[in-house]
Amino acid sequence: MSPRLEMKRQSLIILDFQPEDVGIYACKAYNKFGEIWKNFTLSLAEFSLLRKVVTETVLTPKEPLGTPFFTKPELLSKAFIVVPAGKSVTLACPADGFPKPNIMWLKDSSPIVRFIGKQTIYKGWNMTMNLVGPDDKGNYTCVVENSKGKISWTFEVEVQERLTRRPIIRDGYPSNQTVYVGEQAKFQCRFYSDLHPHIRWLRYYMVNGSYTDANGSLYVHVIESNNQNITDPHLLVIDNVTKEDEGWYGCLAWNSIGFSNRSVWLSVLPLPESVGESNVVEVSTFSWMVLVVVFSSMLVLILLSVILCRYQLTKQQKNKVNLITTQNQIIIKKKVILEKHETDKSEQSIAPLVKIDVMQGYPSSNRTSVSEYEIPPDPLWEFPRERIVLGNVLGEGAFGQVRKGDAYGLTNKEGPSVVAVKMLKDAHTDQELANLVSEMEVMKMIGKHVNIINLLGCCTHDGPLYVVVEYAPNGNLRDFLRAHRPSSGYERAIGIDLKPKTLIQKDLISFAYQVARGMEYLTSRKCIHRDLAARNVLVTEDKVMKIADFGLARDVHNIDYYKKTTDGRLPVKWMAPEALFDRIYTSQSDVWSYGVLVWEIMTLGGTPYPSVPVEKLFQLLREGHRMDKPRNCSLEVYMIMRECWHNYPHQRPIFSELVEDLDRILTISSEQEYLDLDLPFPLVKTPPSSCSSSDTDIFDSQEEAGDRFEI
Ligand code: ACK
Repeated sequence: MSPRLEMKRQSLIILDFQPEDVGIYACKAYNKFGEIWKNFTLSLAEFSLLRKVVTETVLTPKEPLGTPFFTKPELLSKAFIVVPAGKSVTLACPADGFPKPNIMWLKDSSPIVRFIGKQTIYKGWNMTMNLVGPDDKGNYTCVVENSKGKISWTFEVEVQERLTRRPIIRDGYPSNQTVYVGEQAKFQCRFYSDLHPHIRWLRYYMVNGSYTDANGSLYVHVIESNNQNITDPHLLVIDNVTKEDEGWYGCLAWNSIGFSNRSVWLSVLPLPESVGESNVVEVSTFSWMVLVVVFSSMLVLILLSVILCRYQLTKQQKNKVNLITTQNQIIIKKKVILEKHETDKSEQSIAPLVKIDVMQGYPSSNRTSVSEYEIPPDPLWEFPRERIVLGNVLGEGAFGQVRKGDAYGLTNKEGPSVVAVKMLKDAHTDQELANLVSEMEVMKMIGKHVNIINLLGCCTHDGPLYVVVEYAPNGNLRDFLRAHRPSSGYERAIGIDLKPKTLIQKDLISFAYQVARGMEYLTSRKCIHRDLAARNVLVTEDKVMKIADFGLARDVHNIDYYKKTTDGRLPVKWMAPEALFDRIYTSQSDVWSYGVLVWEIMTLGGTPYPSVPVEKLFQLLREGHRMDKPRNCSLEVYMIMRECWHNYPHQRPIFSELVEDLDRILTISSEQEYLDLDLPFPLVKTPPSSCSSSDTDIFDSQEEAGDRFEI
């Protein structure tokens, strides 16, 4: 094969195209049932279309027995790896086969050669390079081979060179501390900064029970650097701690680009021995008697209150009257603790661990209690609560809701900015609060991108937690698409076409492109969405697609496969087989869901596998069945969906490839191509089929009741 020809997934790529490449090309797809051939004529004018090899049916090639295969394809899904300069990186290609295959590593198709002093360790299926530098950037390929065949996988390693950016405070430095009165408290502030850094230690304090003033600014004082306790500026040492030292401390690090801040809590516990002044206490018989009497009376009192409570509860149930009033509510103060992952461990999840501790001196649980949470302050994101005027409810679940709001002074523009505010309802649990805090923290860590719903700020003090995000006036993409379905001929004939302007093909491709851009960004930030679907993409006034709910905590171990969304859809229909059957969620399982999302776009908000029950879906997926090409969808776009639905995650495209593909399709798609308006509405259904050559009725409003997939 010519070195300029490259085979990737189901494509043949000609690098550095030359006029002599013009000619006829053929591709063969085969499985145990047979084979099909497709010929292509490549002429100069249409060479850009060559990247897509068209097959009539997507078939899983039958591998000869013993051929090497990757045992953990999910590890390979991350083909693009970013390593900070100076760190080490491990690439892994676990594989098996018979006979046992060998592994060989190449860099940019040649053996790996590194500078003297830099170690490259080969261990089993892994290859580790320490002290990576700019010269280590490149494409690393593992080639796994035995006598039966050869497979390979290429990782693109990007080395993040020393950057001019604000300091990055390392996780756990500083961290919360608990000490006894009289002990020493020691906080360390460690961060990365290429530019000359400065550091200050801060102490937050309360005025009239609040950490913030009327403008939402935190009450804070700088711990003077000439404080004798601080010998090393990275260290804050408090000797002989007293109860008054308990509270919030902050480490502020800055350079010429910007500043970073981390706040931590110092808990001071009374000495266990402080009950008596001396450790040797003579307990006389008399004291014992007093103790026994006091203890017994306490027991009687507790018993009496339990009986009284039970009596009151029964009475309450009988009268069906809610007796819980503010007077008999106990306010429990709870502290929210964020435990961020160490940088190296963050491969698994970027979400911090959110713990909720009942603060000292309060009962741990009580039925008639309300909770007040103390969330670690974050001056970078805190927004004054009183500058938000809440509006109507945009949507709600059992424990949370999203409300429209006007935020004053959020930007420099005059007047308020319209925002969406995520909050909890009164009857929420600690876990729901922890989930919302975790979502907020994930949004902070992910940073901004035009194709995601961005965090604008948060209100964490003096009231319920508000997470303020961008508002998308056109609602979710699924409803938006359905609202833009062409009107029937009848409606137009009698002149009652009230539908918004119809979309053109280019709009649909642009939507798919924008979602791929958003996902490319989220993937680069190590974020796995786990529920990518048109219902979770929001649309702005200018038809900008914004991926929502990417920071949501999801309990992947307790998925109710039968649970439907509010509009009656089964989210399992967006799930990749490995997520559905083995709970393996990766960016490549997001790619599968993305394929279903593109199908939703191309069917203007259609329901995938309409009327297919969960059990049937499992069977269809196991048999390798895939959805048909929707009418009005080009073969090129359909091929993208099919690639996203490859059974093997690593054979699916990655989001940056999808961006590249859709960018190309978008560039060549016409501005004039309207969706087929001449179709009768609703359409007559075509008979059931498992063959991909027939079209799906894209504007069939009865699709949920359809039977096309009952095969
Ligand atoms: O699907 P929807 O119409 O759009 O209903 C849900 C609901 O709130 C609960 O999530 C809507 N929603 C959520 N975030 C936003 C936002 N940033 N802008 C506009 N609507 C939103 C969402």
